[in-house]
Amino acid sequence: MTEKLFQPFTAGAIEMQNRIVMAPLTRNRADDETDEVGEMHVEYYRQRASAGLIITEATQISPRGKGYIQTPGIYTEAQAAAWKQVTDAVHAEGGRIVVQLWHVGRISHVSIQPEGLPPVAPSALAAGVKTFTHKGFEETSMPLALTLDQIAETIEDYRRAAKLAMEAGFDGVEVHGANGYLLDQFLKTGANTRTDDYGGPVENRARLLMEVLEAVTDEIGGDRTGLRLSPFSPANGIDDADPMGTFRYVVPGLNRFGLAYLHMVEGATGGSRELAEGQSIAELRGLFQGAYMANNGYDREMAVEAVESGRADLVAFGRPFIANPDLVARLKAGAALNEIDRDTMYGGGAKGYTDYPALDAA
Ligand code: 8OZ
Repeated sequence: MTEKLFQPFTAGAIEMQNRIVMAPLTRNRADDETDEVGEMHVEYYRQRASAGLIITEATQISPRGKGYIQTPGIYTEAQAAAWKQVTDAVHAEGGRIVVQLWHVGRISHVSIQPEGLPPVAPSALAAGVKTFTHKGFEETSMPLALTLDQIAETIEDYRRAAKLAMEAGFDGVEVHGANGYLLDQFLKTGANTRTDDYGGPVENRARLLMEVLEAVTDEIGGDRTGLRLSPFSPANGIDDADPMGTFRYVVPGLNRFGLAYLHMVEGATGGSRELAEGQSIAELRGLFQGAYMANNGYDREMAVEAVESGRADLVAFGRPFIANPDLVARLKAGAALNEIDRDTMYGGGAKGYTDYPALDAA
């Protein structure tokens, strides 16, 4: 009998050949002037097309949304045309691919922002973490609080990115609402001290996320829109005074959009799955009416169990997909996995990117 993990699944309008998802993975190999992907990206994603779904690396929706060197964009026609080479290659292999729409908010540095401007955020509060610049790791810069006009422009940037994503041949988009970036900064009290309609009570802190989802789903349909959240992750210096309270409001509020899926980082991003007293992923999952994608530290056994039990519909694997282009075949066969080379995770060329061997070549 084939485990459910390896059987097809349809999330919204996206029909997948199995329930194994390639998680979004920042690799810093785009053109730093144009924010375009190139030939190397085509090969990298093509190699991984046996995943049920690929979620691209986080991709900025505007120059202001960029926070690291060499991350790709989806805000110009040329960027969309470059991404079209990737989506064509993945589709030719029978795969599906969505682009992760990203605005870093305060997780940026003046040297990466247009005209050396300060990054933008809900409030003028520095994250106190590092980002990757041309000089190596540097402390993130003190941000400026977004004006109401700038918030409206940012929502339109998400809308335009979703439109460009369709032109680029993507099967949909994933809105990045996790890991201490802009939307998570608005959601959580540690980064949002606004006193207008976008700060204070949770209905206000969640407003930007809801307005972004309204714009994106209006543009391309809820059934082609996914969302990633990380309610309990301290990633990028984020924290919330009452995460269960915040997400008990946010998650049911998503149901009206008819999303393709909700993707949750179940713990500390890329780290511990342990939650504090009173915190519950299961409770939050129960408040969402659509497909549920689990993520964070899954291995074969955990993934099979999660899908078999109905706790999850899809399971996203991150680092294992960096080192194993044929992760699906390896999991199916119960084969050994390649080890990841941490030195080539961020930046560089083909080494550690497109040269990990598949099983038949290993
Ligand atoms: C690692 C390095 C840079 C960015 C995330 C987009 O955590 C990222 C990211 C991860 O969501």
